[in-house]
Amino acid sequence: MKLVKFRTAENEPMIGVWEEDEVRRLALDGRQYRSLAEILEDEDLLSTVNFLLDRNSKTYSIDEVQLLAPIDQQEVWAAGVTYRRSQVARMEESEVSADVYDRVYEADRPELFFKAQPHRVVGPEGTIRIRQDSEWSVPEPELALVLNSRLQLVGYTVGNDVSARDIEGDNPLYLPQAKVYDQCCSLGPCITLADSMPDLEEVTIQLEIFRNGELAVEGTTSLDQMARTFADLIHYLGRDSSFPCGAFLLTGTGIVPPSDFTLLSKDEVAITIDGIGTLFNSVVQG
Ligand code: DO4
Ligand code: MG
Repeated sequence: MKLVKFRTAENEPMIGVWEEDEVRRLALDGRQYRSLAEILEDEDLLSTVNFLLDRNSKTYSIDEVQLLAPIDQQEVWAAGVTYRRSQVARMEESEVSADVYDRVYEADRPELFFKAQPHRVVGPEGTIRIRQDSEWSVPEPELALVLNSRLQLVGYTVGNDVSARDIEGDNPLYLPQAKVYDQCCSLGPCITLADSMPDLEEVTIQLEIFRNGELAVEGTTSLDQMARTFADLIHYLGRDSSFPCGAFLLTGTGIVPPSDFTLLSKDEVAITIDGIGTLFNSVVQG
């Protein structure tokens, strides 16, 4: 089952279930749920969503709605250097501190960093941004874990950890500036509930970057290339930290564009993950 936040030209944002090419609204009037995050808290999520599905309510064609980032008040965190490809790329970009990436790839404790508050996150078809002071930025296509306040893994979405490689490569202490700024993250198009994901070992992640309508960069990886388990990442995230509204946890990139490639304004980025769908965004700089 796929949950979405969406709006139409006439309506306020709504929460619904996306099935094939239709979105059906959840009937939340008079219920205790005010947000998608609150629904994700439910102990019996699947039954509750089925109960809230208003079989008499209007359905919308997926083409007539605007899908929104499926986030409410959650913090977005990210794991780094969880794939060998990311470790190698980071060592190449960072002359001064290449060995920190090598060490963290092998260490028990994963790299986890704060990525975004909800207002810095864009949704499907939204515009992701290159910092005005970066000359080398890339998308990072990542599976995002959807966690409720008990840090239970309730679903998955597609994430883009847009990053300034030149700023991070200059000095690892600049990581927050390379990673966190307005429109630095994109999430969507939906949350696939955990029970509905295909076998994770077989899930692939695909990146396509289009320039002037032409495919400029393409890459694929699969979750079986990850060097860490989700349980391990969630365990470290929850050590000494609480998440009263839940959290998103991006699980790291296994696809890095060639080193001579940087995103430019008007590029378009499509990230596809099996069982979830395609997250499509345009790019702007400054
Ligand atoms: O070490 C810096 C960030 C790594 C990262 O974002 C990734 O591997 O996806
Ligand atoms: Mg990343």
